[in-house]
Amino acid sequence: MATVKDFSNNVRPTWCPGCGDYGIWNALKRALVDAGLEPEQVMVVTGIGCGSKTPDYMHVPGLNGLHGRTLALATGYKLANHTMQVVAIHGDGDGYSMGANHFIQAIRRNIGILDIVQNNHVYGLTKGQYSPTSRSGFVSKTSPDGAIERPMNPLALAISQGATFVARGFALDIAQLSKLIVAGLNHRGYALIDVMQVCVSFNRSMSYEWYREHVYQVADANHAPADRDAALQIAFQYPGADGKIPLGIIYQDESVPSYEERVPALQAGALAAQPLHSRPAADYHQLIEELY
Ligand SMILES: Cc1ncc(C[n+]2csc(CCOP(=O)(O)OP(=O)(O)O)c2C)c(N)n1
Ligand code: SF4
Repeated sequence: MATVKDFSNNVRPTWCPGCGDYGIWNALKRALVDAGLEPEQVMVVTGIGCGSKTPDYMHVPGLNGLHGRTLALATGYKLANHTMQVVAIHGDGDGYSMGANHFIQAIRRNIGILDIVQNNHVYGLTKGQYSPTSRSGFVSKTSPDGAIERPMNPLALAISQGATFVARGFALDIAQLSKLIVAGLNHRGYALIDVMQVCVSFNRSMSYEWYREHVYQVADANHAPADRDAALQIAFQYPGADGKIPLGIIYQDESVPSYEERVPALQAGALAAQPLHSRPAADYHQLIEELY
């Protein structure tokens, strides 16, 4: 059985000291071990951003795509080889701004991707522009007078669009985050884990101390994740007026088949394992003639 060492390599992260990405990185490695996976059974897909460097610092197959296209790439990979555990990991800019359409389509499909969004409420890699989850009034290089837009609510959006697994973790609580990741890996279909992540360089107002004062565990409030109406109410707590940030599994429904369970072409097994030319050559010649 694999250990954390098997998922580690010798590349030193370039993240700022104190960045929340360290906690998420450690939780992911821990969770892959706890889920009983071997490195070759996992594909980690990213976009562009500080957090998208995560697979560079791991011993796993990885795909690094364009900014905002993480879920599109992960979807293509999952369809090509659905026997792999596909983990998408990217920032809130990548996932909720440029990638927002892919986010909604992945939810609608219920495709078997675990989507970890490193939500630091800012564009870190490009040095501090405001993001779709930045709080109103957030002062940044692109909002010197304070952000005018209201922040988006990815959890409420996900639940409203039919997501079947919606959770929130905190980068400092590695033990809980790794448990959420294991639950997401075992989920049937698309699983969203929005992770509260500190950016010590460009979002100092949301410090570790600030988060500690605001987070609470939904399990302590006896929340039942199967209750969709209650889940939606909890999702609306953050961002919200009272400042409470719910953590844990907020919504879960294991009754909906995943996309890969329903695509007829995948029922004979992973496409990647099937012979490339399973149809007679004449079919291809006819197709090429039609195209010309
Ligand atoms: C198509 C495209 N648009 C914009 C960029 C510039 N860009 C690179 S990373 C980034 C945002 C990074 O923020 P986020 O996704 O939240 O990740 P973080 O760096 O905070 O982890 C942007 C706008 C790009 N690389 N490609
Ligand atoms: S800029 Fe922010 S998100 Fe990027 S490595 Fe530094 S602390 Fe982390």
